[in-house]
Amino acid sequence: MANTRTSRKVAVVGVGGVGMGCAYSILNQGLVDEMVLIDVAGDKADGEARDLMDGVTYAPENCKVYHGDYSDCKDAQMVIITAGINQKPGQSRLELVGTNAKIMRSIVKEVMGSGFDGNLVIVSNPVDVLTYVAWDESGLPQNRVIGTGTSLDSTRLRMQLSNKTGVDAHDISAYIVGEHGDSEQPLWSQATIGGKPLMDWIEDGDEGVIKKDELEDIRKTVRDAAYYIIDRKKITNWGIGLSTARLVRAILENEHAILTTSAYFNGEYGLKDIYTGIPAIVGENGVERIVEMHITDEEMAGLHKSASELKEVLDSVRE
Ligand code: 6V0
Repeated sequence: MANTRTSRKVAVVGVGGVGMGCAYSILNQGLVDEMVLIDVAGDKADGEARDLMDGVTYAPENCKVYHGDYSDCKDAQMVIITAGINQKPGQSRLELVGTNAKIMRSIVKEVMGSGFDGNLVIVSNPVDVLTYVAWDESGLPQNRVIGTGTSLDSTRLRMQLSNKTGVDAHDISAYIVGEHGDSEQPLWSQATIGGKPLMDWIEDGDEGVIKKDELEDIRKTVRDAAYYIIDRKKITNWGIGLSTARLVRAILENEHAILTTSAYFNGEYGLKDIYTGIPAIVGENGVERIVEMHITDEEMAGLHKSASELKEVLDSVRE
């Protein structure tokens, strides 16, 4: 039977560990037909493209991977930006902001100059602030500029809950909201294991389930996961690569999936004019809608505190 799928093209800007983690996951899941790699380090992008192409016959779908420039973004459905300087050991994501905001503006200008009219996916850190900067520079509607937000943190939380309970992480729903960083806020009240609220599992004393006083340790393990990994291997890349591929799939396949992306707030949860991590419905037009959950007062306060820290940083890079 003829393949009726329309051609899918993405561009990945920045071919460091993170860009290649994203590119590899996308290729390995057969999500696109064409993938262009762009970087100031042109030879590196060329070598990476060639290396991926060498394995294409073992990928689930054919895909043309090549090194290109910004003019190649013109007909892409999506541009994924991972370029920037990464965290050094002990450095917070927010400390990266000045340099990476300048890099982000220069890249978005080039991307938009090509005539690009798709969705922009931002991965570079600090991701919430840089997603705002990218939107501001792009002139695109807010819903079509999407940060990876707390998608990685949320999957880390699901894994921690899975490790504690022995239940498959796929059957666990749990969200981290706010900054992808130190002030992030878990939504314990919304976490469910097999549809049963986590708090009910704890209250019922169900076998194998964590105690309430263990939640704080889980929160810290998730919050500090990047520091743990960076201490040992200098960068984090595979987890974010898979998280980004999940977001790419939701957009390209118009899934209406609920993912914790960095989305633009227009009054939801009492927040305005900020991008930060929140469960949102994601489809071909990017963020369709933020999901408003009945979170506790404590969780709401945590989200607002995180948002106000981000706003302060954002104000320092506004143009
Ligand atoms: P890296 O290995 O230093 O790669 C960055 C790449 O960007 C390099 O190849 C550079 O040549 C390239 N680059 C720099 N400036 C430009 C420019 N102006 N135009 C084009 N390319 C440029 O960093 P790494 O890949 O480890 O990290 C990239 C970014 O992802 C950093 O900001 C990280 O902090 C961020 N991460 C975001 C995560 C998330 O959850 N959102 C997770 C992990 C890392």
